[in-house]
Amino acid sequence: PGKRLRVLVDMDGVIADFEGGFLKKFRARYPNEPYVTLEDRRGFWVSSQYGNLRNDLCEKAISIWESKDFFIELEPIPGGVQAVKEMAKMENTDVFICSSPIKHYKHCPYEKYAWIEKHLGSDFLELIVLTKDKTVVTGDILIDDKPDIFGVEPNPSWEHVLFTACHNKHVHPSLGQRRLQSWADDWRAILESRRL
Ligand code: UMP
Repeated sequence: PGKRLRVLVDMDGVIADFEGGFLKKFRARYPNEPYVTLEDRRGFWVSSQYGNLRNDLCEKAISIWESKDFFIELEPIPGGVQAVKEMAKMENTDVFICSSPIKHYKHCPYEKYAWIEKHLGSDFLELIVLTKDKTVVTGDILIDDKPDIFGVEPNPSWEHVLFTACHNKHVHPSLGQRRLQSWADDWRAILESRRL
């Protein structure tokens, strides 16, 4: 049994393939520009790595995710949708989708809701938390591919479990930080370890 568990699941890079969707659309829109393969991705910010490649590529990269239909057309990360649905059906388990929208709000927040409805179903529309600061959201576990998650709350209630993505494969875990290598990894064991 154990206690009731609240799990926060990030969207981009965890259940929605932001990196794959970005690269595909960047290459389609800028076929003659250099790009970074997923193998060579380093650092959470795509815009920074493209900016380092060549200055003007930073804003070209940003133009991709600011475009209409970018977020809604992201492919699901393998196993993510099924895992979240399963998790939500587990006894004594509350799941929320916790995602940071971009500042260019014309399409992104709307399309994040539409993506959740399309892939997880309308019941999940009630379980969405959009915030730039995840430290103010309480929970037991936050499954997120961003290595450094900071905000106004210095002691967030959640344990950040780092979800492996192309950009964080080589990141050394901070002391005691746990990883979920993919949705084929044992996410149930991580949940149960927090329930004790
Ligand atoms: N994002 C940027 N710039 C980048 C990479 C991602 O603005 O270089 C956006 C996409 C998502 C948000 O909306 O940042 C990341 O959200 P979380 O995965 O942290 O929830």
